Amino acid sequence: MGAPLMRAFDHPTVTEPKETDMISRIRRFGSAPSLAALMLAALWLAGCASQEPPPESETGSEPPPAAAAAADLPRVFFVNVEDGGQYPTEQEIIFGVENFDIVPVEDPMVVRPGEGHYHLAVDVPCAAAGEIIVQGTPSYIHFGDGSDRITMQFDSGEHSLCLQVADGEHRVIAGPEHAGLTQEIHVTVVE
Ligand SMILES: [Cu+2]
Repeated sequence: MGAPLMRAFDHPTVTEPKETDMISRIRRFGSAPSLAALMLAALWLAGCASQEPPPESETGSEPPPAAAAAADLPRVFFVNVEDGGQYPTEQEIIFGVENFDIVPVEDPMVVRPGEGHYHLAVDVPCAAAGEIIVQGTPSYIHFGDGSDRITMQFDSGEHSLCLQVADGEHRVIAGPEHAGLTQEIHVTVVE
């Protein structure tokens, strides 16, 4: 009857179609199925019921709603360097973004929802959400022209790189839905 095989899969969807098949096969006997066929079916279904896996495994295949929503949230990332990576003293760093627009800073400054420019904090903590990154602050590099890359000269050793998007007034974009607009990594530079 293939029961050992079904147990090997240990999945409810393996057994359910077979039950349906059996029922439709019984129905094909006609309007008056024999008593023997009904008893066989009852025994067969009872046997399968005792082999069903615990109910908690039935919900395992559906993605949680939070994961589906996260796919649309904005986020930044380093395109060509990765956390924990090892790089030479001269290294181009390229930024990437999803679900957000990178635009140059205007004069006078204008804040528009869904728009901003990159900042790179080197060997200093990320700026806090909602904080204005004052231009000229050491170690916080603005990319107010809307550019997405820079060639860095590093001393050898460990370095932190924090990529952030701030709005048209250089304010780090706040709100839980914008948490992905800050991304910090640590790299090792070797001569
Ligand atoms: Cu800025």
